[in-house]
Amino acid sequence: MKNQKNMEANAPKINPALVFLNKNAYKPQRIERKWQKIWKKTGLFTAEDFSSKKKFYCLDMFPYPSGEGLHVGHPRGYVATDVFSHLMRRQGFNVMHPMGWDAFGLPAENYAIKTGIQPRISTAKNIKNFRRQIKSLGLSYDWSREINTTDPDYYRFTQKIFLMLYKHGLAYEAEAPINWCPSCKTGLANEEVVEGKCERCHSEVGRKNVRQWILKITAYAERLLKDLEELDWPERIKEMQRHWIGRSQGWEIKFNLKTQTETLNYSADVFTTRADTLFGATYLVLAPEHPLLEDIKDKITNYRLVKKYIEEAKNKSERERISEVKQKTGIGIKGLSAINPINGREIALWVADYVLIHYGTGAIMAVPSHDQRDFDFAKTHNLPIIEVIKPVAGEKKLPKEAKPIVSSQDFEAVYEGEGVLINSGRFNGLNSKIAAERIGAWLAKKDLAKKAIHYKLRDWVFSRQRYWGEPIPIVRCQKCGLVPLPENELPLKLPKVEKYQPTGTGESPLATINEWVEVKCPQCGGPAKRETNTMPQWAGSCWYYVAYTLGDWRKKKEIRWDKKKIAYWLPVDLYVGGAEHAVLHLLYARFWHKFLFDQKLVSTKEPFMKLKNVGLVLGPDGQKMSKSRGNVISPDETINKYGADTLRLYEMFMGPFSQETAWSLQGIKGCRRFLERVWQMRTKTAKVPLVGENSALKRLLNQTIKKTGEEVKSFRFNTAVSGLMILANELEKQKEISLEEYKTLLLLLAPFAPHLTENLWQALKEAPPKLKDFAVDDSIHRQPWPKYDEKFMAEAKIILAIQVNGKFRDQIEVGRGITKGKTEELALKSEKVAKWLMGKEIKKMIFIPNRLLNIVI
Ligand code: ANZ
Ligand code: ZN
Ligand code: ZN
Repeated sequence: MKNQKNMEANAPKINPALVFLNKNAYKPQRIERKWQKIWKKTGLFTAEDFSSKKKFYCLDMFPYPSGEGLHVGHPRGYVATDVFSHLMRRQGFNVMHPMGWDAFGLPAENYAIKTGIQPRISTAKNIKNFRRQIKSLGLSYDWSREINTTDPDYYRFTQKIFLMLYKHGLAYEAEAPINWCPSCKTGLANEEVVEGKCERCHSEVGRKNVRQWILKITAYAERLLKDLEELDWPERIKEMQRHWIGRSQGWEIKFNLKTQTETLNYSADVFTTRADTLFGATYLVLAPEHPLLEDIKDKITNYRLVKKYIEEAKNKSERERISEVKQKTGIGIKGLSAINPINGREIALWVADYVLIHYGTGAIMAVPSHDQRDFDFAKTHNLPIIEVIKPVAGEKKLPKEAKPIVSSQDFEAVYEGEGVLINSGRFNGLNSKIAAERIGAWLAKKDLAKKAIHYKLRDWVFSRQRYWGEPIPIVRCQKCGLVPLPENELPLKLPKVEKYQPTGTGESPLATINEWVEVKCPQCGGPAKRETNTMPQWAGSCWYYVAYTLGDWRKKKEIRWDKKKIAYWLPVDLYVGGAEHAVLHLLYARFWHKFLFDQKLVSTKEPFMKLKNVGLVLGPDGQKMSKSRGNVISPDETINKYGADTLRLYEMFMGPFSQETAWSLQGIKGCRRFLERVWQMRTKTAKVPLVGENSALKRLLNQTIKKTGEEVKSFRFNTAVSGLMILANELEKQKEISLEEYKTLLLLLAPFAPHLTENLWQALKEAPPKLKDFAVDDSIHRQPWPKYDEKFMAEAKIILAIQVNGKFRDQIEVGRGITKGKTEELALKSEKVAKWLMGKEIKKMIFIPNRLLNIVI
């Protein structure tokens, strides 16, 4: 080390322009803004396209810029990705860490309705506030890539992707009963209905028949499921997606229909995952919307009643229909029956709304002995029950045959598990799994069954009858039908309106602006009308992570879909955000991504390789922060009072990253005190030589270097911070601290407290740079991450005493933590000890770890 001598000779010069004299207290307000400006000016955190370094794409779920501004929950994720980004940069990666605004959606519009302020105006204002708040945290974002989903230059691409989906048959129009929020007066996707309530306003969601744009996400069901396996995501989120996609494998079995006198040409296909229970099927149920009902209505002798039931079912929400608590309603179809294909037995035909039209085939074979829902239904309507599966608990012998048909009143317990078949003719005695295959195969040979896979996932209802969203770029021509806008007419800009009130008629407020709606057909030039529905709030976030890779969004003309840049940056290596998006954004974005991949517009199968969920920050009272509770903490207050570095450090220190944690003022103060001590310690740095090679301090230093990096990489930020606190404590105990060790502390602390460490780093230089010619390489944030040396991390040697009958006889130098056995072995080799043991019998040896061994004779 060239400067060592020099350093030892002179105490470090403190640059007064950078640190306000030694006696000055730590005043973050005086340094944080200053460094933010300098970093921005020098482009310190700008990500470089095509750099020769290995890329690392580190992404936050971008916020919806609400009127309330940031709360302290937001920065927990942002600081984590920031610390991570800093570490990766300093370990030699070319890091992209971008930020933007997910700004379309209902809240802005609802706000507009309430206050009469245009959403575009309130949104711009909110973004400004969010940007100011986020910038005050000193996060190392590359702001040149900042995006805003409501910017027409941005949603030009959103619209373009929509049109591509349309051209590939993945966007279609349909009039269908959909989830309808009576309060937001708009249709909702299934994913937006949480426990029967609107995800936004928590109103009870109903059904409404509306013309809709729908995206065929189901076409990707299998891939969305299969590719989950290669993702490094929390298992819980993957499981939620698996569950939501809901793949079921089973058989579709054909039941022919007959009247009392004739076999009809009609049949009902049922979907079952339990073909093994076919002998136990005692009735067949059609969903009220099943099209077969219309075909056979002439044969139904009680059609008036059946029709009435069908009408009533239309108004019920799906949740109501499948709810387990309610009575299962239904109506028996008179005049017709179904034939069980396995044994020719005639069974009754029912319509009941616990069978859903969208799942499977919309029809089921009911097996009340082995399916709880069927059992409940059979009990209510007094239908027969046949037991066909016996659980086998170890015994080989077949259980006695049950009486084939029991009245539902006598039948008590449903057994839903697998077992051995009874009452099933020549399939008796087979195990469920095997029986299901054999029964299916046997029927398949007669063309009465086929293997089937069904998914719970439904297509995505993609239009909203609201104003504040991307217009759907399609016109309806009297002659040509639906005509997509030509690409050069994109973006189709959202027009300014006077009134945002949702009409409630199923049409968007855009429908009332005639001069916007009436257009010439791009194809034939004849009169046409624009689509007036808009896209849902999820559209813009389906590809925003691609948008960041495209470059500087302020230079709008330069933004092109640049596949080289995309290929360089994708996939996102680390993605951090809340768990609430498990089956919304995280599923939708994967779907779009796979479509873009198929179009060769992106380079990877999956968008987000590693996902981490951030735990909620609760109010100081341990409750969820909310305005009404008055327990919301704004980062502004904390930053003004304690500084951004303190806030950042506390966000990381407050608890395990993925766990809910309550905000604590005590904790904030503790972090502030810690930083003050680090600040103050600079006055102790001096011309002392480096500590000795075997000292405990040296060991701790090396261990801490190792630990900090490892803990950050595995998202244990809180223990990384406590490790730094321990190191600081030890350094502080020294009368004087060598500059080298102090600098190591700063280098490790820099990702957490970037301003304070930068300031001290500069001040400690022998020739501190002038601020006006500050260059990126001057920054602490460009210094390589410190290296540790295993050789100094070995445990220390200790001196262990050997006694014979409690009297000191010898001492040995051993490694700390040595075992009893090893100590005994060494002690018995000692000549000094051997003298005392000569001819004596050792009764026992008492070992006090790291202290002594007493040999009792
Ligand atoms: C007979 C049977 C016997 C069934 C038994 C289950 C147990 P998963 O695993 O969720 O896919 N089913 C099929 N289509 C339905 C629909 N549209 N609405 C309501 N229920 C429907 O469940 C598949 C099972 O759900 C199917 O297997 C069917 O009932 C029912 F002991 O058929 B099963
Ligand atoms: Zn709502
Ligand atoms: Zn036309």
